[in-house]
Amino acid sequence: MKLFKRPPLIGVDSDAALSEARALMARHVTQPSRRAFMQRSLTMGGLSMLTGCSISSNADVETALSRISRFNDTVQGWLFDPNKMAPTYPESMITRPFPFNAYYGESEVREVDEASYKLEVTGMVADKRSWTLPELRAMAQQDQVTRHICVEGWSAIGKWGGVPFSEFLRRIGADTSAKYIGFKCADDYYTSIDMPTALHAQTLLALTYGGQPLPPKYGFPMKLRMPTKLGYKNPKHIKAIFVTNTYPGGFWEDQGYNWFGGS
Ligand SMILES: Nc1nc2c(c(=O)[nH]1)N[C@H]1C(S)=C(S)[C@@H](COP(=O)(O)O)O[C@H]1N2
Ligand SMILES: [Mo]
Repeated sequence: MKLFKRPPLIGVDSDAALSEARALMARHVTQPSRRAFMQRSLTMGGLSMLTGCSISSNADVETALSRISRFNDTVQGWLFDPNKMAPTYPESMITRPFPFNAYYGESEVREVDEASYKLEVTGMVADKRSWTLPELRAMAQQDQVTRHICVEGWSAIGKWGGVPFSEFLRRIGADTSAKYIGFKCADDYYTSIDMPTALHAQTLLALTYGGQPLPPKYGFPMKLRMPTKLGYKNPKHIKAIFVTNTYPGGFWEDQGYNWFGGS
């Protein structure tokens, strides 16, 4: 049998593309045996077969990789177990000081005015009324000591308190058959999450850090805290929440970070 070697792809650094694809697989294909198999066996032909993209330029490689990433969102959604809790820790293990991170430096942290603040609620909900901070503080609160994991290579344990997000969704009459919840932030950050994660018992509309009102650097007046998701999925300075079936993307997600972003 004679084997034909594929002609080289014009303008495509195939080694770099393949190592990027392998890294992506390593991060996003969660089953170890499958991950090992894909990392060993992935070729440019395989990448195009997997994704149904014909690959003849760097742009095509990008398209193929983002198609894999969107596929992995679906798979991660299937694998996500709504009853599985992220680990919790004793208060003695809290990281001090807890790190700050944002797409800008700490000197540029947004100051949100407490008195005029209102949380806007729109989309597939029965009650589109805006919420004030005192109204949110009047709801039953819960604490958690959990680990925040950032893809930039650090993790830290912190203590957040606030309203269980599932309870908030119930109060606003959210259509829980909708696919997405989107978040708009006071600093122009934005992200969105899947409904099962929104309803997860550890997903918190966090109003406090360390028992005190959330300081500006950690997202005053509120952030969404999800110990089942990576740091970039946890929006700070939330000013609007919307329930939708239209994919809303996110600040980093639109630049290639995986959308599901489970930890
Ligand atoms: N509004 C807003 N939320 C954000 C970000 C941001 O830049 N703006 N960065 C995200 C990232 S990448 C991380 S790791 C965490 C950092 O949260 P921390 O400052 O509480 O550690 O916030 C996430 N949420
Ligand atoms: Mo992050």
